[in-house]
Amino acid sequence: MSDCIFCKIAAHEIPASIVLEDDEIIAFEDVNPQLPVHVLLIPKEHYANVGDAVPPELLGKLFSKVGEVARIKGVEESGYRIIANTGEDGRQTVHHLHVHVLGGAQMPIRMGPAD
Ligand code: DGP
Repeated sequence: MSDCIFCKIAAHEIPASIVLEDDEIIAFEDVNPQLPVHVLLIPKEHYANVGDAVPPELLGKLFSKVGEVARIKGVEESGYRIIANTGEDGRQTVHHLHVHVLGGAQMPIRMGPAD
């Protein structure tokens, strides 16, 4: 999609600090890190979110790269959290499917009761 910031990162049209990349997947440092390790893992092809008829093989490939990102970033042993914010109530701000990989410190985020 021409106006999608993550499509532009996937196409190397705008810079990002790339953690890993292959023909279908790219992972890069979040511009606004919430923890010492904060990487975004995306398919290069545009899908709005995890519910956007993403081919199961591609979803599998995307999630299969989480462990590699964790290894590269040195959090495989200490642990990490993966998050895929989805839609308005999920507070998704960039509407290109992405998985946050967060670690390097104890997670401050706790689920609480709904408002
Ligand atoms: P979400 O709320 O799940 O849609 O998170 C989107 C994330 O994308 C947010 O943590 C900030 C990050 N982000 C937004 N624009 C850019 C960008 O241009 N470059 C990079 N590296 N990250 C971005």
